Amino acid sequence: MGIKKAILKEVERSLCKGLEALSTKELYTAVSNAVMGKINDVYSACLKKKEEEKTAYYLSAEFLMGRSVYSNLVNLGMEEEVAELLNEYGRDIKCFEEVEDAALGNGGLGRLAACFLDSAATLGKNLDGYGIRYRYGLFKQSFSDGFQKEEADDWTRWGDPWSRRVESEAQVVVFKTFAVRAVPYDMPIIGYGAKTVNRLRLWQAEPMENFDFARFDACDYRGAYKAREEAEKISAVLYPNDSADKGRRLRLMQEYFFTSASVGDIIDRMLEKEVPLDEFADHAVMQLNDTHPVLAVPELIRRLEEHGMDFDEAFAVAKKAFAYTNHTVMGEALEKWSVKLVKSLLPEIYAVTVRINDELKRELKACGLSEERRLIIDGGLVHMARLACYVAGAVNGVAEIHTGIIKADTLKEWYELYPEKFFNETNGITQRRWLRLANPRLSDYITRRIGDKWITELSELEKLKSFAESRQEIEKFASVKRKNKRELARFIREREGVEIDESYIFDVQIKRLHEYKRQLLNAFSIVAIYKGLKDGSIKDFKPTAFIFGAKAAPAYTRAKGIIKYINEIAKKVNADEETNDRLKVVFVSDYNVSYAEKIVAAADVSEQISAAGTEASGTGNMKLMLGGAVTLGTFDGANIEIAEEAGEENEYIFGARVEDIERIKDRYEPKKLYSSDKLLKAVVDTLDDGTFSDGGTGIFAELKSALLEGASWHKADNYYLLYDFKSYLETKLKVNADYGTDEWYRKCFMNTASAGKFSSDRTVIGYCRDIWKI
Ligand code: 26V
Repeated sequence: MGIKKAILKEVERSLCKGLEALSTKELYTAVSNAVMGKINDVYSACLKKKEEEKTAYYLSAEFLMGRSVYSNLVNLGMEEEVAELLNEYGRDIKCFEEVEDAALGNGGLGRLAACFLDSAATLGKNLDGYGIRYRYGLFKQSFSDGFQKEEADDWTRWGDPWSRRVESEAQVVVFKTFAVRAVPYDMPIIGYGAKTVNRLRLWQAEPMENFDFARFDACDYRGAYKAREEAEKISAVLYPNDSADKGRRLRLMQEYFFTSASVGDIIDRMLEKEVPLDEFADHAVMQLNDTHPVLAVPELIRRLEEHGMDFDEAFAVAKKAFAYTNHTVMGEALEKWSVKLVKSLLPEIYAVTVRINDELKRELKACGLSEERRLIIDGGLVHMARLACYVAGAVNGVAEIHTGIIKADTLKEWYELYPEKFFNETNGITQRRWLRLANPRLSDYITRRIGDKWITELSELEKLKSFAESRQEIEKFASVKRKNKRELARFIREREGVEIDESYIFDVQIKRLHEYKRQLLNAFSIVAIYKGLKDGSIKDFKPTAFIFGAKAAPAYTRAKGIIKYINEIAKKVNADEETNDRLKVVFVSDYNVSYAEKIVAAADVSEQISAAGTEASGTGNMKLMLGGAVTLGTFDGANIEIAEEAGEENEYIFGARVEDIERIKDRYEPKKLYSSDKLLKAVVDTLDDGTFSDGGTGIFAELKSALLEGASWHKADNYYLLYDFKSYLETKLKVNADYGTDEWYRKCFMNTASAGKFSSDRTVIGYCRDIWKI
C-alpha cells in the first residue's frame, strides 16, 4: 500500500471524518501514524541484525531532535506524495510547522547527537541512542521589555506519535533509599532511503507501583500521589546548563537514572542471547557524550559483579566498553560531584568508584607518575572527566584545535599517561536536514548541476567548483539566496514585528548565549556602526540586518543582561529614521532547531566570533557555510578547518589567535585599551551612560565592570572583547564593502562547494573506524 492510501486509511480508521475536515493536530497524528506503519518491517529487521552484530550506543543526556515529521518524510522519500495528497484535500503540508520541536537538548552537544543518529542510520551502521525522555524540554523563550522570560516547554502537547512506549522492557533503577521504574519510549531513526532504521531509546521515570492503595484507603490522598511525584520529577525537566547548581542532587539522579537503565538494558539483551558477559565488549561499545553519562562506568562494573564477575574481570570489560568525547574546555563544565552527595544517593556506585580510584593509584605508582590532577576522588570531589579518561578506551576532541588543546592542557595528564587513547573526530552536520530539508531551493539548484549523490556523499559538492567561474551560475546561486531571504524576512516580520527585506545583508549570530561566544562583542560593533552612521564617519554602508538567535540559561545573569542590551540596541536603532534604512537589529524569540533551519538558508554572513581557544568546535558554523554564508570569525574551533577547506580568501578571519592570547594573557590590561581608544570607550560606556536602560537592574553596569575590573572568579575581560574589537570592526566593515558583487557571491558559492568535509557522515565513519570498530 502506498503512503497516500495508508494515510487515508488511518484517517478513516481513527477519525471518522474526511481529511479535509481534520484539525491540524488530527492530520499530523494521521500522517505520523501512517508513516510509522510503513517502517515496521525494516525496523524489526534492523533490531534483529543488531542482536547478531556489534552495536555502538550513544549515551547522551541530550538529543535535540527538532521536528520529526518533515525529516522522516524526506528520508523515506515520501515528501512529495504526502504534499500532493494534502493538496488534493485543500491542505498544505506547511501546516506541520505548528508542530512543536522535540527540544530535549541545550545546543550543539544535543544537536550533534541527533545528526549522528541520522548519519549512522543512513550509512547502515549499528548505532542506537540512549537518553532521557524529559517531560519538558528546553524552556520556551519570550521577551518582555527586552528581558528574557522562560516558560515550560510542553513538547508533547500534540502527543508523541514518533515514539512507542515499550512497557515490557522497563528497567528498575535503585537509589539508596528508593527505586523507580525506567520506562522506554523508542523513537525509530530512519536513515535516508529507509534501508536502515535504528533506535533512540528515551527513558521516562515512573513510580514502582502506579498508585499506593493502602494510603488511599487510609484517606491519605496526598501521600498516595507522592511516590508518583517523587519518581516523575527525575525525568521532568532538561537542565539548562549553567544552572545545574541549584538542583545538583536531582541532576545526579537524572544521570544515574538513564545510565543505569541503559546499561541494564544492554546486559539484559545479552543475557537473553546467552552471550557470556566477559564478551560484553565484543558486542557493545558505549560512547559517553561529555561527562554526563560517565556513571555508566561504575554501573557496568557493579552490574557485572552482580552477575558473578570479580572486580578485576569487570574492570577489564569496562576498559574495552567505553569511549569518551570531550565537548568543552570551560573548566566549569567539567563535572565534579561531592563525595558526600554520591555516597548518600548511590553508595554502591561510590564503593565501585573507590576501587577504580585505588586501581588508578596503583598504576600511577607503578609508572612513577604523580597523582596530581589525576585522582578520581580528590579533595572531597568525584571528578567525572578523570574517571572517563582513566577507564575509556578512547578519548576524543571535536575539532583539530580542540583536540590539540585537550592534549596540551585540559586533559594533559591523561594524554601523558595514555597518548594512544587520544583521537580527533571533527564534528559534522547532516546535510539531509541542513540542506535538503532546510534549503529546498539550493538543494534543487545543486541537484540540477551535479545530480543528487551529495545527499549521501557530501564531498560531491566539490563538483560545483567547475561552475564557479561562470557569471550566470553565480547569478543563479545568488538568486536562490535572495528568495530564501525574502521568505525569512516575511517570517521575521510576522513573528517578531521587525521590518527587513532581501536587500539587506543578513548577518547572523545563532547559538547559545555565553560570554565566551561574545555576542556582546557583536553588539559593541553594532553600536560603533550606529555611531559612525550618525556622525557621518561611516559612509556608503550597505543596509544590514543583524540577526541574533539565542537562549540564555535562566540562572546566567550576565547572559540575560547581554540579551537585554541587544534588545535595547534594537529598540533604539530600529526606530531611528536617520539610520533605519541601513541598519536593523533583531533578536528573534524562541530560537530553536526549526528556526535555525529558516535562518541558515537565508544568511549572508555567519558570525563565529568566540575568543580563540574557547569554542570546542561549533556546528552552526558548518550549517551556515553549507548554506553559502561567508564566515566572519576568529581562528577557533572548526572555523579553522572551514577556512582551510574553503580557502582563507573566502572567509573573513580576524582577531587574536590562540598563540597571541597565550602571549599576552598575563599582562593584558583591558582598561588601558579602553582609555586609549576613543571609539571603544564610547561604545563600552553605552553600558552605563544612560544611552540604554537596563530597567534599573544594574546588569549593564555589571557587564562593564566584568570587562574593566573583572570579578572575584575571573580577570578583567577574560574573553578579550576589547582586545579584538578593532580588528573585528574593521573586518566587519570590509564585509560590508565587499558585499553584493560577483566576487562576493563567488565566495559564498565556494563555501557551499567546499563544505563536503563537514558532513556528520564523515564524522560517524571516523568514530566507526577509530573508536567503535564497527
Ligand atoms: C557549557 C558550560 C559553559 C560554562 C558553564 C557550564 C557549562 C555547562 C555545559 C556547557 C556545555 C558543554 C557542552 C557543549 O554543549 N559543548 C558544545 O559541543 C558542541 C558539539 O561538540 C561543540 O560544537 C561546541 O563548540 C561546544 O560548545
